[in-house]
Amino acid sequence: NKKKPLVVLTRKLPDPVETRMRELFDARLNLDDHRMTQPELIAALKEADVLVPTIGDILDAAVIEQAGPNLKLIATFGNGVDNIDVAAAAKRGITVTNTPNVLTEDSADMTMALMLSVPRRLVEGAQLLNASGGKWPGWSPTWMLGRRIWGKRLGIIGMGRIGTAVARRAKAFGLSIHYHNRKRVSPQIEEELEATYWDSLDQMLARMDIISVHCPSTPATFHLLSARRIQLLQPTAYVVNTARGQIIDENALIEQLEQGKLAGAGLDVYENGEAVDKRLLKLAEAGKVVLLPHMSSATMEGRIDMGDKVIINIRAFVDGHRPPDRVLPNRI
Ligand code: 8YV
Repeated sequence: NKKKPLVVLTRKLPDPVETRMRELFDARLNLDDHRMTQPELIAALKEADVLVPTIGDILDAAVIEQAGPNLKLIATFGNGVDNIDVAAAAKRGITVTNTPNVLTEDSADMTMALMLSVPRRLVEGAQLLNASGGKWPGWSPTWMLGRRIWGKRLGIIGMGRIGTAVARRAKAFGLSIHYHNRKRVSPQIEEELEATYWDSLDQMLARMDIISVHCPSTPATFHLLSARRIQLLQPTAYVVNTARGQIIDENALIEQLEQGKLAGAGLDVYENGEAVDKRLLKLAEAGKVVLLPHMSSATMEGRIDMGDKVIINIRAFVDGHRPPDRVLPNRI
């Protein structure tokens, strides 16, 4: 009868996930779902056998160094690991796992929603109708004209799982698929998507109608869409970002939008996390951008699937097996 591992959750997870966690582990839940302060997070690291953080928890080298001797696994509830110094964890003999695959399709769906919302003025139209108290000015042939998206060129930056899932959807919407990635995808996938690979990101940017960002946030992708590169985009182009805010030089993006040198943007993530630049709110009022509060993977089913993955990883690890979703430091 082995002692159950102490598993500390930094945030509230869906009820079925927490119920299962309590059955299997000595689970410490965050019942009021407050965001842990840094001292709370460090206290959790000192005590836990397994930590289950989310993307909001900053686990950099300095924090990880303070982990207690029992902490052997960080099983993050999320796909991205940009909040965790995986190399520092490895140095301390701490394994890191994530929850890939299960949020791919939900994230791709929401990316499509943003891709449609901005050019087709979906949010603007909905707000206008709501604000009219039910008496909108009336239809006319030139009423609420947006821009067509079918037949346009979509440039995907980062053709991993989510990028590919977006490409499949976009192809069905009649867009042609272009992509830039560290390496080419398989010939089968290129053929399926009729996708064009661009070795040069600069050249791709200059020719696309819509750009959608799907690479991980790493030191190498910080401001990958730099001020210089944003200026390569056509004034009719749209930018969609459901990946991470740090990949785009947000200030440069805002300036380009304000100056009318870019048609619009659909954003789910921001360079300064939850502190959204006020200029973006102004651009949203003007119908130039659609802003979402980091919700592209937020479905009940997805969150439960993510929780199941966390549990599978913890169980494998505790039973002495290789957890299926181990994140290796060299992935970064
Ligand atoms: C979620 C995400 O909000 O998984 C990620 O990397 O960015 C998001 O889809 C996150 O997983 C919740 O912890």
